[in-house]
Amino acid sequence: MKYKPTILYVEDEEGIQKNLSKFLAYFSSHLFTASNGIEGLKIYKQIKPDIVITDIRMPKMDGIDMVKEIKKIDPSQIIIFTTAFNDSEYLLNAINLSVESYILKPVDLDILEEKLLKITKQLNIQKELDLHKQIIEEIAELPEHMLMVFDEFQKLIFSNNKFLDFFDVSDITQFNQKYVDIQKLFLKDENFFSSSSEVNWLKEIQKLKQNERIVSILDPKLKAKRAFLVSVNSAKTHKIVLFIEITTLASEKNQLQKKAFNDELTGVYNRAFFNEALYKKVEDYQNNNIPFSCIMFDIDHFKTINDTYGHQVGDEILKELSDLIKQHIRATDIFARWGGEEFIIILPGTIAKNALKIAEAMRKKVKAYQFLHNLNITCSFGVVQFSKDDSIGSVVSRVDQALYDAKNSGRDKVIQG
Ligand code: GH3
Ligand code: MG
Ligand code: MG
Repeated sequence: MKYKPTILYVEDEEGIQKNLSKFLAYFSSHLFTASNGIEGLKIYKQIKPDIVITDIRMPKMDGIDMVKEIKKIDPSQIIIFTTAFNDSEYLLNAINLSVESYILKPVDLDILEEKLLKITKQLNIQKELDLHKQIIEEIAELPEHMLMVFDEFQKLIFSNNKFLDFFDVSDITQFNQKYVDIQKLFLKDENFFSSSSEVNWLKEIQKLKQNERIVSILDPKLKAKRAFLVSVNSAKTHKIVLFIEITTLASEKNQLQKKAFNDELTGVYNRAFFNEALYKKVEDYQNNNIPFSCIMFDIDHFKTINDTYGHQVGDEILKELSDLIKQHIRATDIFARWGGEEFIIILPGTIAKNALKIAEAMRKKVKAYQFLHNLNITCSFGVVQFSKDDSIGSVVSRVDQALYDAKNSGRDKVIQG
């Protein structure tokens, strides 16, 4: 057995004590001996042994009185009395002490061995349970990450304090009442995992690549979005789940993405993003026959505005124009700055006829809008629908040509290419 008990052996007869001590030493990690109740109690207080083996009849303080004192300190203390036949008057007194065992003297070593082995086995089980309990308490205190344990039916059965604290609940019963299902808390966002409550989200998230297993949750106390990497450890009967906070990393990544794909001045997508998006739309067309159109437009005589009012006013007008156009496109449209005062829009699922109407509406809106300093501007528009003979390059040059034609035919025009 892994753990050997500590034993306190109290016996006044020197010969008996010496003999039995040799035997007990084999079963214990530490053996302490005393010759009477007073001495025994003193040692007991110092070492708190696992097992106390004691004679009853002893000078100064007898075994019964010593055990009474010990039981006051620890009512569950394991005690074995060694008794002689003529100790019966004492035994009556001892009956209420609920001790582990009585062994008749002279002690039968086989019987004692059997008892000690049984106690040791129990102690080992107890030690292991205590250790597990301690580990669980320590896990519950882990300050770094939120930890949850779900049973095989996806029911939350354990969580650490960080988790309870985050959701502002005192225990998991309260959490289950308040939120019912944790996956309902995952915010829907294209950069993060979310799922409907009908499906097993733990299974679903495990199908994703490690770096895609991220969720966004609204912090109920801070009222701010926080991002977590989800780590799942699956066993047959339960799953251990860790939420590792990556909020700063996620927002840095978002900012980097924004920088890489958005135009700094106007906030609309840049040419790099446009090229990538166009590639995907061409794929959608080729694989799923989804049509799309492109609108390219350019401010008329913008150079004159810059020359007259300065570059800064020019910048403001570019921003205002972007905002104005943003109000006239759908969420699925991709609006990008092509360069300078030239913009391009991809309209997925839109055929040329409708794209023409949209461009015409935009042209009128721009013309009617009062920009900074009560300025009026106009734009020229080129429109094309992607055709089966088109490539990424050809669709762009066709729309560019249409815009060029609009310029050449007097500006403030929409021309279909
Ligand atoms: P057109 O009608 O033929 O398009 O005439 P235009 O003057 O608009 O065209 P041109 O290409 O001759 O001049 C474009 C001007 O746009 C010149 C350039 O300084 C200005 N421009 C390009 N990018 C920016 C910018 O980011 N900010 C500002 N303020 N001006 C810009
Ligand atoms: Mg221009
Ligand atoms: Mg230009």
